[in-house]
Amino acid sequence: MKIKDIKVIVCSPGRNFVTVKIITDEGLHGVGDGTVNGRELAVASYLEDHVAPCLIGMDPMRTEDIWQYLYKGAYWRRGPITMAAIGAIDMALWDIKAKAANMPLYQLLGGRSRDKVMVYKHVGGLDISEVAEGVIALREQGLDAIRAQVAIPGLPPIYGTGASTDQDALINKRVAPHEEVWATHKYLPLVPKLFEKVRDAVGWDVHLLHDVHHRLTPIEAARLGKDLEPFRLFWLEDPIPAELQEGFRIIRQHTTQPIAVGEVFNSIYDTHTLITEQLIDYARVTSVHAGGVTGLKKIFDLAAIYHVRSACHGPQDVSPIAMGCNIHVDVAIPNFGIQEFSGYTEAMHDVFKCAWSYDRGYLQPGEQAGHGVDIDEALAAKHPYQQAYLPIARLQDGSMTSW
Ligand code: KDG
Ligand code: MG
Repeated sequence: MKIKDIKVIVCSPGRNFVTVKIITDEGLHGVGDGTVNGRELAVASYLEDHVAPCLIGMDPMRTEDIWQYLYKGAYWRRGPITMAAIGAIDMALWDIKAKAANMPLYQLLGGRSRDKVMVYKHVGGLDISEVAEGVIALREQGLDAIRAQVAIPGLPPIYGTGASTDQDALINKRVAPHEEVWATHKYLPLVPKLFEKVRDAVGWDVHLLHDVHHRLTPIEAARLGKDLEPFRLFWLEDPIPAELQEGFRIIRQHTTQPIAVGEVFNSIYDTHTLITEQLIDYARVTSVHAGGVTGLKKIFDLAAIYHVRSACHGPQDVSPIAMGCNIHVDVAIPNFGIQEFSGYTEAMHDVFKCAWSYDRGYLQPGEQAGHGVDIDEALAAKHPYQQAYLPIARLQDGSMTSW
């Protein structure tokens, strides 16, 4: 079998997605996701101009060798754009391999280790009562794990806390990113109050999660972790910017609060220190941003040795294709933790036909051969790319800050 053609499809059925379609000379095809939120066209060019021409004629069954060819062979290693491009190709190749074997992808990853994949969904609100009501509503919909975020009184709502429970409601579709305001001293005392109220509302038989979005310093995160201990959170996510990994040692010295990190990581080397020093409890890497199924497996296999569990990033900007690959990995690996799942709109499901399914807090990969997701190219063409960015964050004095 040989790779005959590679198409790069950018579409926007409500938000932008970059999709690769690899077609073989034997008629089989596979698709992969290369979406990097707010930088989509950079991945599309990387794939179209620098990757696709090199792969024509290669044997698509050589999944590992093609991964290494794109990783080592480019000389310029790692980084979100490179790794998303590698991820897209890798997903499409695993799709072809599993279709050729006439098996769902998870069978090629060792078969099922569990019956179903637990997910968490998000609740945001302008005040604590609104969040508590949202958590109760999700609980009634069957969710066993829920992420709760609240706006800071006196400041405009920030990403993930808007009136809508859709975390993307605040993303601005315009030529420059929307700007948000952040104040740590207002936030730190607020979060324990939020979880006190939420525990009162839904009790203890539910996993509660919170995302800090890299906004604190290590010692501030340590303080927050200690303050949250009485409420037994499933995790505190991205407490600090993850570039300086030594910072996590400070957090670990002070609190037993479980920590989740990694949605901006794109290689095993980003996670290596955090995993091997057991500074985190959950690795948040996802197939699209961490080099596909091959990249994800390398990271989670390392994590398994060090008691670190998986928690694939799964907001809407991770396309239904990458979500499908995540679910196949989730169901197969021994050290699965949880899967983030924001769900997709009807328009997105029209463009991306999925064999995976969601029901009352749990996902199933489906039994279709391959990873089970395909793109309707004609429909995708009706939804052209729209320029859109994630917001940026400033302190109250106007200076830039992390988020
Ligand atoms: O593109 C970035 C968003 O997907 C990210 O900020 C969402 O933090 C996020 C999460 O946990 O899903
Ligand atoms: Mg996050």
